[in-house]
Amino acid sequence: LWLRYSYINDSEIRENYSQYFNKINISGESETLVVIKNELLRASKGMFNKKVLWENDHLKAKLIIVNKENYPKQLEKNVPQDWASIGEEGFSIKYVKINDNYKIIIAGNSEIGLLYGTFELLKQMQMQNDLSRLNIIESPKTDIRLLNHWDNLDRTVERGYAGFSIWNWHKLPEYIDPRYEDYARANASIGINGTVLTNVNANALVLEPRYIEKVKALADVFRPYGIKVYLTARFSAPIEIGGLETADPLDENVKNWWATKTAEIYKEIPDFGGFLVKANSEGQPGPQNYGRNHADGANMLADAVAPFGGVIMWRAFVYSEHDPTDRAKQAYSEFVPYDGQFRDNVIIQVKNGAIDFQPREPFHPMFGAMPKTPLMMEFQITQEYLGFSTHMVFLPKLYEEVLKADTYREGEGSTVAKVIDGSLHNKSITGMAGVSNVGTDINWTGHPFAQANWYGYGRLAWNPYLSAEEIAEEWLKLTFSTNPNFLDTMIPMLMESREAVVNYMTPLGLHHLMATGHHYGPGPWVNDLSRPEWNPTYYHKADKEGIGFNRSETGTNAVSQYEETVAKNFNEPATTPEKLLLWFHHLSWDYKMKDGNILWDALALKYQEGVNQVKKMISTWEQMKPYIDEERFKEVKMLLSIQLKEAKWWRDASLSYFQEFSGKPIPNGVPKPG
Ligand code: GCW
Repeated sequence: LWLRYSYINDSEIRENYSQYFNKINISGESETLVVIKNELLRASKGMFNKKVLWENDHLKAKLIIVNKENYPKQLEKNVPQDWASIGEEGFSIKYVKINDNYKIIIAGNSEIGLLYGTFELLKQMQMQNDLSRLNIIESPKTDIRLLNHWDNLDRTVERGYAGFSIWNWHKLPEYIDPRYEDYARANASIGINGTVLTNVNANALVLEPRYIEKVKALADVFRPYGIKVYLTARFSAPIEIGGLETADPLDENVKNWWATKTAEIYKEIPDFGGFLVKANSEGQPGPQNYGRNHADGANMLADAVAPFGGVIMWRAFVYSEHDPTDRAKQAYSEFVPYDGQFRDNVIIQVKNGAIDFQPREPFHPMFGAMPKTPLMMEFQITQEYLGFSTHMVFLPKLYEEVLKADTYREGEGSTVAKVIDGSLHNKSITGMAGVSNVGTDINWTGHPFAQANWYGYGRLAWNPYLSAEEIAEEWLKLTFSTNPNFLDTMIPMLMESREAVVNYMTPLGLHHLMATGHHYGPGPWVNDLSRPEWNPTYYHKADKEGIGFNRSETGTNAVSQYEETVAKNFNEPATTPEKLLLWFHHLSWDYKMKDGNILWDALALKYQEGVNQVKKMISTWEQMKPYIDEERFKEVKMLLSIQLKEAKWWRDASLSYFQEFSGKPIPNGVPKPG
């Protein structure tokens, strides 16, 4: 991953850095401090091929790692710390001169802060930055920074493309796979502080004692890294494993069952994070089965975990076949009326867009629309609709686009990032979840570049205001090379890769055109699925007149779920960004685009642009050979050639299908399909 700690060849830089490892002062004893020391040993061996020397006297030390409690008086005089701005999980790193000696001091209020600070220093070294400029104060902008594993107890992973689940339930709790620790290191190094171990399509069995002891074993491995475990709660568990006849959230026996179950879990895992719940969505049980609402369901579970400090993350990904007009409107309609009715320890987990992790969606209209209820972001890191682990797509670009989107809920500048960090409406809990792309593959994520999406997600959960470009630069430096030629070429390639996939799969606001079930490859023609809103034809609505989903006032009026300014823009084709045009409008094939092309030609040209972008990625990668080891070079090269083949497949299949409706010729510059 990005913790390669590869040997620093430049002897000057190496000597300069390694002097700090000759005299490291760390005071105190704890599991987290052991973890910090081990990381320093590993890094020193890798970057300098040297051992670490520990120094008891902080005055003589070159690198001091110290929390507030142990912060020496002397240092307070010379290097005062602003503990308040460091925050509970944050840290400061300062390069200072004391009595003619240069030192680096990593300080934090907590030991987890020190661990994050240590990872930051090691990152600075791996990126070969000038240490004498170090003057960093960092603290996370969100409280809960999670991976969501859609991992089943049989080790299959729903929408997982990197092998099987890394949780070896069969051998747990006794057998601790060394990967658990590496997983924790990787996550802690990017600030992730929680993991939901199980699929949201939940299996109640994980709540039984025989599994809880396994969950406890994982929690024990992760604890020193500041990572809490969470589980998914199947709403019908009281029936399935509790022997009750109902799971009605207002039933006293049901409430008691959950309270007892929760207490059992906390007895084993005192810092258990809480539950993530998918209810009344895609056939999952939930409060609506008993005529209750989402608040009834979430609050009942919230009461069970509240005495232990737990949270309930209740998902807003709901849609039902009983409301066939516009799936995009359903979550908002089901949740917004309940604003203010959820307990304080409930946070609503909302996907970035209102449909489902498409290559591009407008931001979800719920963001900013529930001022009294904490909302957390759910991004998908695994590439369910974006070419699995075969296509190279740098997702931080997608995440950034959503986080920067302006909801206008409190006037201009009310970005989604401000909803997520809680600042827009002063929220008490905040968070972000990323649906994990981790599996048993030797490189963890299948495509070597899919690691960047895990990395980038973590960085944005820590700070939703970071730019995708900074993240690309960091990750490339850590994972491949700090060579400026390499970076100057590869940063733009990563930045463009997401637009490429949008172009060859779903340009101009088209969405949900992937083949049935697995969602790989094109299937815009599919029209025979049991639920109308599962059919791609429901989304593109192509006919002789034109193409696109009319969500304006003259259509389903989904635009009305946005704030007025935003709604007004989306309501008119002329003011809708062209990249979202067919999301909001059904337009004639002859509709004039801003560049003068008719819509049909523009669509065809976008498909071609996507193919061209992948071709360019291939030639760029070819030039990168000198900077990359043979193994990863070849692997990515082969994957890119599949991506090109499939970009063409998407273009040809989509255009030949849509041409049946448009009846127009394929424009110049685009090959005729077939
Ligand atoms: O994207 C869809 C997936 C389902 C998934 C669901 C969800 C876990 O196709 O596999 O189920 O979303 O987010 O609940």
